[in-house]
Amino acid sequence: MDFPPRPELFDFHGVSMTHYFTDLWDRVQTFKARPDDILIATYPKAGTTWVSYILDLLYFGQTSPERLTSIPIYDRVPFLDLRDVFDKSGVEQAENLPTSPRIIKTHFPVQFIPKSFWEQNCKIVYVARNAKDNVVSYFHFDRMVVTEPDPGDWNSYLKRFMEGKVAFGSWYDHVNGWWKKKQTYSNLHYMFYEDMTEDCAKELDKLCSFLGLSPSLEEKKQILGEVQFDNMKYNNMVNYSTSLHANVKISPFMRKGKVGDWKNHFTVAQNEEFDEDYKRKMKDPTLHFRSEI
Ligand code: PPS
Repeated sequence: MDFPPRPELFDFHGVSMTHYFTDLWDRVQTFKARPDDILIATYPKAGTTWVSYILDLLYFGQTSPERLTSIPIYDRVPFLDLRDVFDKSGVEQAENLPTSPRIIKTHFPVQFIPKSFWEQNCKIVYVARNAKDNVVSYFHFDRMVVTEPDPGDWNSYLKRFMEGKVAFGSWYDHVNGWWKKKQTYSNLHYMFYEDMTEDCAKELDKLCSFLGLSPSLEEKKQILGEVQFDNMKYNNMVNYSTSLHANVKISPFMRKGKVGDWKNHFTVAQNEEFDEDYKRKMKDPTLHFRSEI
């Protein structure tokens, strides 16, 4: 298999992007959302796959269990922003999803979301993760995914993350932009990776209440078991071991799944510099992240 060369980053409407996420811009922007579509929006590596699997199980786990063992999660929940690399583009996959609802994933910052999602008042689930664990996870992901720019060494990567020079731009702008949107768009459920790690059952209940679903206790128990990190790690339909983009021998997609793994990566000096910069950028006292639990 010939892998394409790693892409370069460039400024796209004020956000660092690669051509994989801009080549089909017009097509993506004119995507026709349906009122019952559900959009999962995240900054990369915030828990997208975890929440995608939960939603997929909630909607289809009982009615089409064969999906779970035959279709990888990235085909069940297409990635709208992604152009075709080895197979269909995300937008084409989303258009052809036979399910109702269609569950669709995006990493776009809020200002890039195709307007039909807002016009149709679609339900949107946003997942955010603390910046330190997010950047560590993103670094390892960029090492192993050929469609990402070359991450270089950890120190330079961390600096670029702080400057927003990674695909999908600044983490700080992303989490703040979506948080602000919540004030004016009520069909947006904002979740935190750390809360899910601490008490997944509670987060599942809140999610169900947002979605208007009332699964039985038995069903909830089953879902909570399925989506535990260790179960997902060894489930080939959700661990990306079948993806042509990812070389899971370099770093597994389901890597650690922890809050606080950043402590194994940040030096004391990096941590101090990061914290100072963080304070300057994260001014909204209502948006609070936990980098340890
Ligand atoms: S992507 O590529 O943006 O869609 O990646 P994403 O799915 O958002 O994030 C991957 C990280 O989420 C962790 N993960 C989980 N953690 C805890 N529990 C469960 N069930 C779970 N599923 C996925 C995954 O391990 C990646 O984090 P790191 O820190 O790299 O392990």
